[in-house]
Amino acid sequence: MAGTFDLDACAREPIHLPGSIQPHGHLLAVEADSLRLVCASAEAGAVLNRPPAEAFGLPVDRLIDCASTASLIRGLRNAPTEPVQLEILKLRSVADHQAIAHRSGALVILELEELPATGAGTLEALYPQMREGIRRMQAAHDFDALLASTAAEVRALTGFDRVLVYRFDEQWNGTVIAEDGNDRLPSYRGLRFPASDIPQQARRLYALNRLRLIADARYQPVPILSGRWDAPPLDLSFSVLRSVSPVHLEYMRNMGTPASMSISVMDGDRLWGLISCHHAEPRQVSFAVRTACDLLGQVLSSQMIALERALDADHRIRSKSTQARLLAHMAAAESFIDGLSEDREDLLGLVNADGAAILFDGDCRLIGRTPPQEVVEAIAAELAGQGIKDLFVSHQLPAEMPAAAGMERTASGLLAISISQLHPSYLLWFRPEIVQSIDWAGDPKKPLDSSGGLSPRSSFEAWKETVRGQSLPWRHGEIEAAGDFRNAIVSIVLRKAEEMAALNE
Ligand code: BLA
Repeated sequence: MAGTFDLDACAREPIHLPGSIQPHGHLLAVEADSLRLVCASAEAGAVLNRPPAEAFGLPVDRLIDCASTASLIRGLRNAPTEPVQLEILKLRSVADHQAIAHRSGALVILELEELPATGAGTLEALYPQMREGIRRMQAAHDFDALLASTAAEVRALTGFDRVLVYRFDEQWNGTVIAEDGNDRLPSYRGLRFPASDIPQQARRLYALNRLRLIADARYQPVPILSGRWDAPPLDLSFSVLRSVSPVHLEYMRNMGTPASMSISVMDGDRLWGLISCHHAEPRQVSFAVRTACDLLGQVLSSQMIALERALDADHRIRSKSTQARLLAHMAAAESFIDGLSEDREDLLGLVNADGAAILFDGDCRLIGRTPPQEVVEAIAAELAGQGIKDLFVSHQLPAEMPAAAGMERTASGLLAISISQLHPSYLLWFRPEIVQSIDWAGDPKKPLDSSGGLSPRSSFEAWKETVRGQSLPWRHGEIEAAGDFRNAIVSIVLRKAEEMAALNE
């Protein structure tokens, strides 16, 4: 299939080895020990005061004519693996440049960026604004407020026309879940973008290097020259000037956004999403402002984890007391099935289900909204047939289990626990279908490029997809509560069986 081939080819592009940079600065690579120049971007003659070919092999501090050579050398010798800002270089021949350095194996990569005419800024100058922004983000009491305030703070710091918070799902499609803008660019709120828009190697790189800026998508890349003909291409994974994939530049032009900056938002080691900034015109952002945005991205990560923990803890406490009431009911009743089915509200509430069924020892009880008894029994028989001895979860059961075919309205979702180790007995919880309408930014199934070449799509027209036969997914805390409850029931059932056996002796 042509479409599949294109996507594989996308993911194979070695975007960390482009051999070129964006033109709003210069790149120099020096040996970490000797500080001798080994690579330079083609226009770097402007800061080296001679063509790069005449500069290779010479120590960089003899080449760059600046007021603070000693601090430049110190900065290069101590460069860490992530880019850091060195002192602003006051160059004698050209305008002042921001120096940014990082270590890459045996090399140090030094990047000199022209300072933007406005808002060059130091981190120190930005600090009061950042402190207030972080305070507002920390005051947010729910996810929506946290995401909205993150988008607003990043926009206030950077002045981009539109700032989006973009969240990946399990399949790496992404949905715009928060937005802040000034209406110069159209709103993308709520739109979903297919995984292929950001291929796998790009996502892997963005998990390592959290920020990238494309100042003008119409730029001409500047090649990197080397003093040695057999030198391998420079690894630009952490370079701030790295030239980006031409496919993506075309994508940006199609989107009508010549400038973009994106900041990775991590959930532990996993790329959770991006804060994606766009401008209707080219836009340069100083390293200090970029660093401040990276920090806001990290504050967002930690606030999300804190909010999630608070929600989980709250859920756990409520679920423990629900379980305690259910177990008390079971202990007080004649049979544990009576106890369970009498406390209907807690039984359903434990995992937020609309219906439940208890199948035990040939008995079948239905509670709330469930499929008819014969279907419920067929589902249980299929679970037993599959050898399910602990837990089974699905949020699209009719597509996954023949016995549930046609049962979308009552049994799109199933959470089942096996409640006896002696014979096939189950407690089933059901959820109904939630018809979801997904607004894709362009038809995700459309072939990418009929000519067979590598190119991004050109249409971002909203395209509605209706998803049927799915329930709300079961949340991690709900599955955990079902698992805990199962352990409690299994031990009660075992104890009762032992008591019966003792009585019969
Ligand atoms: C990179 N694609 C990206 C990036 C984004 C997107 C955010 C990161 C670079 C950046 O900050 O701009 C996509 N941008 C989006 C999406 C939104 C957005 C979804 O604003 C939604 C609001 N792209 C394609 C296809 C290919 C492709 C078909 O559409 C492959 C053939 C490739 N995208 C591609 C590549 C990169 C990329 C290779 C990496 C660019 C780089 O860092 O070099």
